[in-house]
Amino acid sequence: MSYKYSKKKILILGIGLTGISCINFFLKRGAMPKIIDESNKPYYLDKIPKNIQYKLGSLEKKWILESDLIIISPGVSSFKPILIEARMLGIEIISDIELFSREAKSPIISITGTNGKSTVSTMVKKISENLGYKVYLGGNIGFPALDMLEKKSDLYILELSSFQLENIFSLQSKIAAVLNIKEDHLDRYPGGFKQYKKTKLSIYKNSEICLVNAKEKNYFFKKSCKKCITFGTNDSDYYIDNIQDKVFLYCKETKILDISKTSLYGYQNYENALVSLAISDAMCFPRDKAIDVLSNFSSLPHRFQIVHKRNNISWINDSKSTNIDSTKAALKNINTKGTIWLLLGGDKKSADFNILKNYLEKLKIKVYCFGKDGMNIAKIFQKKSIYVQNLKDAMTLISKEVRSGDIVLLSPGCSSKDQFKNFEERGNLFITLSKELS
Ligand code: UMA
Ligand code: ADP
Repeated sequence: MSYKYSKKKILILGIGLTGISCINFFLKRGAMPKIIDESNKPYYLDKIPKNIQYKLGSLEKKWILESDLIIISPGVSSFKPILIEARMLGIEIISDIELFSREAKSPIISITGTNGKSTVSTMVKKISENLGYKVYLGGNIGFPALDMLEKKSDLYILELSSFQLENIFSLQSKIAAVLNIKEDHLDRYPGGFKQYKKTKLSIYKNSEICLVNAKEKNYFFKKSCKKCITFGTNDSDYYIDNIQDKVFLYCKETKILDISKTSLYGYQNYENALVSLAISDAMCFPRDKAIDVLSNFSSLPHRFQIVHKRNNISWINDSKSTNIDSTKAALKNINTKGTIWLLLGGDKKSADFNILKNYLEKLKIKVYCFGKDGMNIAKIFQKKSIYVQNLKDAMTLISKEVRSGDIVLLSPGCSSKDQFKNFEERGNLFITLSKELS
């Protein structure tokens, strides 16, 4: 279908990376959109082209209700009353991913999940590039999907958050994968976890091949899927197994990768490599090339990386951990007779940290809780925890007590936005302080 935008009244919500990419998209197609942001000082204000009308501070009702088409940025909730009203009046509300899906001409691999999206997307990109394909990766990873349309590409990889999956109608992926679904973003969904999960699963709609985590049986979404490939349990198509302390990746009873011969670090990355292999096989890529790439992959920055080691004390930066499941995944990798000094805190996004309580009870661990929800989280772990205002104060106290054999782990399980610009800034501070204080 060909979509004409030039005669429509188009409104974009959110002056961020997405909003700016939408403006550029419409200008190139002869349309002149307007844009609104609820903040008085949006970060990307100076990126708005001169001739574009904008409003700041609140959602201007008149502009919304007189529009033909509204594009909402992922950070803007689709459940705002004014947007519900607009929808009821028949105003079309879509996301940038919908705009992208309408125009993308090359096959699309779509990846979602609570954790591991960026890692798997990057692994698949590296495998494709190693084979000589021109491939672009966009979406939640920080590169707006619409900017990918500017490039000639053999293949697109979309990393999609639940927010980005909210207003899509035309996406037809060659492969769609849901890596896992655990509690996250509960502050966004009025219908709670059920609604979050349903949103994630919508990635399978119209997908040619669905990659399904069999550990979570109710994730099955066979209705619209032509071909389904499973991973995660021993009776899946792809799984992980141990033989005499060695870990192997399997495809249908055939050993395909001996983890000890790779640089992969952390069990979560074995799982991520497994899904990446499944995607690569589904694309009919030569398996030996994929294995070459995965064998040399360790971790992305700020994802469970040892960033400093001194006096037999390891400092691990896992700043990208923004939910409880990723903190659990980090702790599961640690095997030490010493003490674990866990740095936890930030904005917990309505998560219930009681889930971690039983788990932490079994460990030799001290938990330093900081940030907006730090006090609240510290109360849950009582004797094992202490509340401090910020990351620096916590690390200063820890540095006075750590001993040989100990591990200091930043795996905060919370969003960084209360005290930092993003997870990178939080992780970089941890790296700097780990070197200064030890
Ligand atoms: N805004 C409003 N009203 C609101 C919410 C936000 O006006 O109710 C305004 C803000 O004032 C701000 C603008 O909207 O000026 C920002 O829009 P945005 O939050 O959608 O951010 P973008 O810069 O467009 O970035 C978005 C994704 N952000 C979110 O989903 C929150 C980026 O994912 C993504 O990389 C980018 O599009 C490009 O596709 C970031 C993220 O935090 C990394 N994702 C969440 C996560 O990973 O947990 C889902
Ligand atoms: P996302 O893009 O979904 O946020 P990342 O690959 O950036 O995923 O990793 C985010 C956090 O989740 C990090 O703390 C990382 O160590 C952890 N993680 C990565 N893969 C997995 C997985 N498969 N299961 C659980 N946690 C994971």
